[in-house]
Amino acid sequence: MTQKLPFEALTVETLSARLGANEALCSHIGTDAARWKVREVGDGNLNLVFIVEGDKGAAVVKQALPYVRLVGDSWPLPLKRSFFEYHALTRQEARAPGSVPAIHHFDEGQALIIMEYLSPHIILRRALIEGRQLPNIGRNIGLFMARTLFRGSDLSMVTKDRKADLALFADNVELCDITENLVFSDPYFDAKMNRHTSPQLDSLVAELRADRDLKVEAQRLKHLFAANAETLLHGDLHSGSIMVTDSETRMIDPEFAFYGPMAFDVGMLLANFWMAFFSQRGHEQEEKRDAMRAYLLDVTTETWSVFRAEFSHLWRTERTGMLYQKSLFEDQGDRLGAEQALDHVLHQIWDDLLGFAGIEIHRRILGLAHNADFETIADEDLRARCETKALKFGRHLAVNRRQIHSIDEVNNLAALIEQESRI
Ligand code: SR1
Ligand code: MG
Repeated sequence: MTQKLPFEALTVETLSARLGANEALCSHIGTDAARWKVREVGDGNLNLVFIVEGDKGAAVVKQALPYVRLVGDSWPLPLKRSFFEYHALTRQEARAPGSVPAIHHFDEGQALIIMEYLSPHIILRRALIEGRQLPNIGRNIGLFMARTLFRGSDLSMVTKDRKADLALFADNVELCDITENLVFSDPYFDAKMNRHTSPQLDSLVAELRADRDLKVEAQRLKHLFAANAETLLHGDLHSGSIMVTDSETRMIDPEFAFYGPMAFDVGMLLANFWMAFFSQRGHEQEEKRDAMRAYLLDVTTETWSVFRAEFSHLWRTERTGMLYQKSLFEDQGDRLGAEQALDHVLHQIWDDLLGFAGIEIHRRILGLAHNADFETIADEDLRARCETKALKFGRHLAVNRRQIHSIDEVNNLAALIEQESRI
């Protein structure tokens, strides 16, 4: 019987000795562990990430820590998030083949996943800050979201399997708790870990925290997030969770995966494109970023229209679950009924995603976990001007979303706010 070793965090110095006999790793990078080159590259908020290079190739070793890396050991966090990440990756690969890194090995006790090293991919957020226009991201991410969200729901799955899976992921309590607090509540009161660009944003922040309509909407969205176990979400689908080349797009880091509302992934993702849009002014040097701004709005349009088209295609061809059964519609010769129901479902996703997008924008500027789009703008006055525009846009999405009927309307609003010179 093999002895289960107690958890121990890897280091650059210990990794080769500890994983030198790991068959999966050796088969991908070579067996001569003494010659492996190890780098720690994790720049996320939670985990250790190593790139290990051997004679034959390279791999990524990702290990969870028993605490939140961003904050330190004063904030404990269970290692089981690695289990949820592993299981989410396997489901995403099955539902949207080729969209996530290949997994070579999972060790639950050590909370580590050995996976494909994506190269020459870079993090999407970094590419957008650099002003790179990637031609395929709208299409690739739209397809990923439609396929994973549709195929993980009662529109597609066998009910018994889905309920079992729902029970499995229901234990991802602590990561849901992070989202429930950091995204939906903390930004709207003076929570301990919050920060913002100060003093430039002080008065706007006070105004938003006193905004009753906004707080009610944020709590309605939190209610939806917590209570609508509709599909297996990625759960943290922002531009830092996506790796890209000009032609390839891969989603990473689904440790926040759980069963929640479809619109959450879509809204969070689009929010990150809109934040990239509002931050471009802060990254302009000699060269203007007008074309980049137009590109980012086009990407939101493409993402949403590919999502809609693929979701509709799956609705018509793969609707085998217990919801909106074909036996009630197509099998009765009522194809129009099925289309009417599809329209209703897409409309609900649209409405909710705008709300989630608004809240995601707020939390990245008012809460604990900021994003590099704004944070890398060194001139604080300029950063605050970019953030002010994004906050106003986010408030409009969260509170007035039922009056917004198309992605063009949203993007016109973004363009108008961006041009507003008084801010
Ligand atoms: C304490 S964790 C902060 C944030 O990092 C993750 O990437 C999630 O977005 C989370 O909200
Ligand atoms: Mg992450």
